Amino acid sequence: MSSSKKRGAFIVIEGLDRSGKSTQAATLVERLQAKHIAVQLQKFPDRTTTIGRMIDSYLRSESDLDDHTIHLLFSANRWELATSIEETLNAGTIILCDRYAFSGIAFSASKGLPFEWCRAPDVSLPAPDLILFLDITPEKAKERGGYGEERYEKEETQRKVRQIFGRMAEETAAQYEKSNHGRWVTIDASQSLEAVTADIWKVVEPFVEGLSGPIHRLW
Ligand code: T5A
Ligand code: NA
Repeated sequence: MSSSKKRGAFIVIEGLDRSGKSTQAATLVERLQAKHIAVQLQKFPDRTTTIGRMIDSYLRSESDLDDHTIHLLFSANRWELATSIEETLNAGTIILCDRYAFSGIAFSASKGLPFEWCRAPDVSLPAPDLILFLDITPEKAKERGGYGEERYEKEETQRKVRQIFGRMAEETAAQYEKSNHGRWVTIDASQSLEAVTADIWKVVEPFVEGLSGPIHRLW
């Protein structure tokens, strides 16, 4: 029998705008690479594809789209990269993903679209093995150089988004427990950069050796 080859872990970083996701993702990638652990950074939205360019234009308020339409584009942007994510994981490389389907639901549902409708297009995408949710109050996040010019970067929106993330934290943790796969970990993102990095590392470390089970599916 050949030795069972492990796959890479699928790790997602989620959180409100300005919670420090991209900063922490970059730090984690550096740390893993320094340990010669294969890792690939993936960001959603991936603004480089044709669909991604439509999303980018919407976020910059250069174009207007119906709420349902933009929701489906965000999901399509994940689907167009799903096969490549699976191949990378199966090749033994960790995928570190800066936002994923949870952002998709939280931001669209905050506009009033039904939660279940928002969830549907992402059903059966590759499921993360670990979700690191960087939690911060919108007030605190705003202090970080203020929100930018993009569409959702307003305190009221962020407050609603945070509520929906709270609901998903509970539901996802319960589902993951039932299926005996995956973890949702909430990290206090209002701490110093170094403290957040340390908290993240504690949670990520057990995943770096790779996993032997199959890639799971949302939801
Ligand atoms: N969206 C996304 C949807 O509506 N549906 C979807 O399906 C998806 C995937 C763009 C928007 O798209 C929405 C959500 C978003 O509104 P984006 O491109 O990920 O999404 O957004 P960005 O603008 O790139 O990133 P964020 O605003 O979310 O910021 P980050 O990555 O959370 O924060 P980061 O690391 O850039 O840090 C922000 C600032 O804070 C400082 C950093 O130095 C930086 O200046 N900082 C700290 N300061 C003090 N203490 C700390 N611990 C700090 N950590 C970071
Ligand atoms: Na970011």
